[in-house]
Amino acid sequence: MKDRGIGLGALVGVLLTLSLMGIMFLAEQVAGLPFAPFDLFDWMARILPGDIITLGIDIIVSFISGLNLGETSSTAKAIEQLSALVLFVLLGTLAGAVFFAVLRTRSMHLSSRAGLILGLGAGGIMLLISNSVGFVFSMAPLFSVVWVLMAFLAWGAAMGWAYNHLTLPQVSRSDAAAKGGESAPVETSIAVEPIDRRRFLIQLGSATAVLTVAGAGLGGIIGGSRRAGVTVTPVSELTPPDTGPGGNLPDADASVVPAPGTRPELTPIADHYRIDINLRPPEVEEEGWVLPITGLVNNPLVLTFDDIRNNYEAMDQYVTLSCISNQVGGDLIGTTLWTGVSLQTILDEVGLQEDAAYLKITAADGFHETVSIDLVQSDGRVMLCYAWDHEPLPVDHGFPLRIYIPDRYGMKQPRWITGIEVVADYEEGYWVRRGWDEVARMKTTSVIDAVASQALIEDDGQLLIPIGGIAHAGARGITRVEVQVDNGEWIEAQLRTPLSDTTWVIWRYDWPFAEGAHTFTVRATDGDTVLQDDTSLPPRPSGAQGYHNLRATLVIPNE
Ligand SMILES: Nc1nc2c(c(=O)[nH]1)N[C@H]1C(S)=C(S)[C@@H](COP(=O)(O)O)O[C@H]1N2
Ligand SMILES: [Mo]
Repeated sequence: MKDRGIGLGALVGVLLTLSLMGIMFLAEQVAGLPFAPFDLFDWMARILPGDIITLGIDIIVSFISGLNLGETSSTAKAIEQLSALVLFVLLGTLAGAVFFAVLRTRSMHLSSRAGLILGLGAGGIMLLISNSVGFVFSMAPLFSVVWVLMAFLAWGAAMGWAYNHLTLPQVSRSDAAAKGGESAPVETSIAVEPIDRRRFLIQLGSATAVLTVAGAGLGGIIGGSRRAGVTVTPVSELTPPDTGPGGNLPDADASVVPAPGTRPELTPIADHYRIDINLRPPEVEEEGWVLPITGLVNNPLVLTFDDIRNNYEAMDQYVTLSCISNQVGGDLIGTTLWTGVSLQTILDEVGLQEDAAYLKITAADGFHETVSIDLVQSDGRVMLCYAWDHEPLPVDHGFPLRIYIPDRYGMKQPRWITGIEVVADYEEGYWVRRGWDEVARMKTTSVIDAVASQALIEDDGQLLIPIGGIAHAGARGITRVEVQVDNGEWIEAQLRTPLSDTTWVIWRYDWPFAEGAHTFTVRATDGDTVLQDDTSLPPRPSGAQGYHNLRATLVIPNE
């Protein structure tokens, strides 16, 4: 009976794995969810010794040229993909056979739970494999993880359920368990088994065939229509895309245009991140608000909002602000046009006393921070800011007044300022006191925003796919951005002229299109020629660090 169990297990394994594949294919085409067979194949290609891979490729290539199967690279891709599917089904078949064989030697009532364990195990391993081939769950990470686990759980549960039906006819589970796997009552029951088993197998076969065909068919149709939406523009006909509200930006004529799908160079204020210690931002009335500048000064000043706007020369600066809590690739970063007055000018006016060393800045919400006077005097860009995009600061973003300090994360830069006291001694600011970095200097970061698979370019018969995003290194600037595809060479991207010396830089790289699943990684070098650190670190306490990557599955567009 054991042999028969293995054969049945293999058959069930084939049927269920084909269905799993069909459903996962559909999910990939519809929602970009992971397709396990290809990830598995990619992973094997990476861990197998190079010689074997080369041999495999040689065999495929000579096979193609021998049989005249057409253009080598796309045919080879198709053969590889077919191999991936076959491999996946073979493994599923093996899993079914082993599952049935193992259960036969154990107490049988475990089978439904065993099916779940099998599914969970296989799903878990699959997630590890997807992860190790560099799968960065780009769209909805949690959703992808849950999906893979659910799909494999269903596969395992169906396996356990099929086992129950095929090997335990007429015998109640507890009987079977009590008697043990190969005992007499089971043998007896086999007399009535064939009809029941045959009917079950036919039902299972039909159900899985429907799932497989429906998954593959629908997936193909949906994927095909998606592919049909891809545009291919000859390089000679490329026109700069509409840059939207940024049409009159200082870099409007820059020769490098952002890859389609790159975030806007200037962040709409409504989309600018907002982080503060309050449930609701403090609402400061312009009427009655004043800025006292006191402490170790010769001429204490009390400035009104109008004084600040009218009595000093206004200064416009494009600024990229980031929260120290921003993750690599996160959205707690934005670029805006800030207007204000240089803090140096105001300090000159109040006249600093001998032992003046720090500015203690307080805010309407109880937030506070100290700023070194050396820093202010070494950098004329430090300013008291009252407008964003030439409008008074929004309440959420610090009306009426906030400070700008280049090269520092947001936590060092109070909003809703209520006072500046010149002091001799350093005092920890709100977040420093709570364990965050004292200096909070902005780290070099780079992000891939887009792998523009819907907007290909054709250059001299070669398809290119625009890849792009941002890079930022505080006030140090960016001198170089490089992109790596899979484990290949680092290739230098083009840099768009930034809005200012302190804003992020938009980069772009048009990659020679190659079908399949690829991982794209980016890194930047700052103005001090320091390469971005690839050691991953969480935001706390000094800001997140590490290379951003993105995985995309690319298909050749329909003619
Ligand atoms: N008064 C006050 N200023 C503050 C904060 C705050 O909570 N209160 N948060 C700081 C932090 S942590 C950041 S990242 C920036 C965020 O500015 P934004 O919300 O305008 O983007 O403001 C900084 N200034
Ligand atoms: Mo922050």
